[in-house]
Amino acid sequence: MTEASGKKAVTELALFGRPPLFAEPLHVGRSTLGNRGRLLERINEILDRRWFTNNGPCVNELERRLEGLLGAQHVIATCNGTVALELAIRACGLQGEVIVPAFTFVATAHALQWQGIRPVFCDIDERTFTLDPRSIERAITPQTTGIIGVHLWGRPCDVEGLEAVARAHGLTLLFDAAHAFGGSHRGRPIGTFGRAEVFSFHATKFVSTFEGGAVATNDAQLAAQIRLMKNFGFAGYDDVVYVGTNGKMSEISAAMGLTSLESMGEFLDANRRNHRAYREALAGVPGLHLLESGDGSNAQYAIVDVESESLGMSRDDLQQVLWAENVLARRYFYPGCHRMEPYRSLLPPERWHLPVTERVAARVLSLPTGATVTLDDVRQVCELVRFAVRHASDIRVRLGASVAAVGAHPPAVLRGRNGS
Ligand code: T4K
Repeated sequence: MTEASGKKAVTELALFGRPPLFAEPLHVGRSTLGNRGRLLERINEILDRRWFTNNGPCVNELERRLEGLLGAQHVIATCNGTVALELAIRACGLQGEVIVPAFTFVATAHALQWQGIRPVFCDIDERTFTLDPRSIERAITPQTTGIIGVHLWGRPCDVEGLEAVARAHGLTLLFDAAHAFGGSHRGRPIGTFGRAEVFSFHATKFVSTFEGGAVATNDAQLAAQIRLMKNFGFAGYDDVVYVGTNGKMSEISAAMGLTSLESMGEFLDANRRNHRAYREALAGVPGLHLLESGDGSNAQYAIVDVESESLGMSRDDLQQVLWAENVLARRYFYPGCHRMEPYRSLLPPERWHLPVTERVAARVLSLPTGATVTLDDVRQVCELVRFAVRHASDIRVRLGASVAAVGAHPPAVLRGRNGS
């Protein structure tokens, strides 16, 4: 009998040399587009104006729209999310040591290290997978100047818990909201918490400007300083008043952002639809638990927590099965920043006390979703997962044999970068 995944037997898995289930790769973070015609119109207007960057009309319009959407008094658009983080960190005067989760995209830590600030890695909460306020207290030293919470996968941090610790120790609180655009916490939009919040509008994000980011803040002085800093410190023609960098967003990026914003509702519907479909189709698979995206999230990520003993196969073996079939599930954010350079050389990873981070980094897998992933794609991915789980022991044996034969694990297709 042919199984629903189209595979009759384990030997028909692409992992063992047969054609993949999907002819084209199914991605996590496939770019969305919005209305192509409207984008091209905007680009034509930009070409006619011959004003391509340096705070042009599209960037201004985007910033004002973002302020309206977020309810933040000031939004400063930037060339990407990493530079937005660097600017916010610098403008807040952070130095010495800053507390961050290790379980995040490496840009959170790099934005500090890049300017000579030491990221101090703290653990995440068992339930939310975001920075655990209880783990912070013991990491605070006289050198600590701030805390950066990360709304991981768009799920809001324990904002109140982090605020309480920051207040008690006189620390600046920032949020890396790279994943959280369009989200909210207790009814209030993400973008208005802490001293500032930082978004990414990278091509893989919920709302995209190709490359881009923004800082949102209600602090007028901070906003003014970030505006200066992102434009070389120019306060006017020939007048530089501050050390600065080039953190400006281009007009074409802003045009994409405006167009992307107009389709945000559709993107959200698609993400939620896929999330529901994953939840229903994976219900009852022992050892596989789809994390709730939560009402206040843009549902951009569909994350499964893989408990390998109940599942009968490891998270990484499951990922290998999926990748071979062109389902490019990602291990975001394995292995944790503390196990990446330069951090692992600066302090051996074992010296950090990060038990939850270690456990979670070894278990989670991000499944393809987004507006380009159809319900039928989700159905097929889930049938494939169920097929793999049903045949877990056979797959394990065959994988073991092929590893013994070639002496390599994982296969070349999986030897990627950041959490692939
Ligand atoms: N803080 C956090 C918590 C972050 O997650 C990020 C970025 C930042 C800060 C920094 O923000 P930015 O400076 O990037 O604005 C991707 C993104 O490049 C990165 O923006 C994102 N986080 C991270 C989570 O994901 P990679 O290296 O995993 O991307 P890559 O090239 O493997 O692409 C992922 C998938 O997306 C691919 O399978 C295909 C698809 N894709 C990719 C691109 C570039 C597309 O469909 N179209 C595209 O144009 O980092």
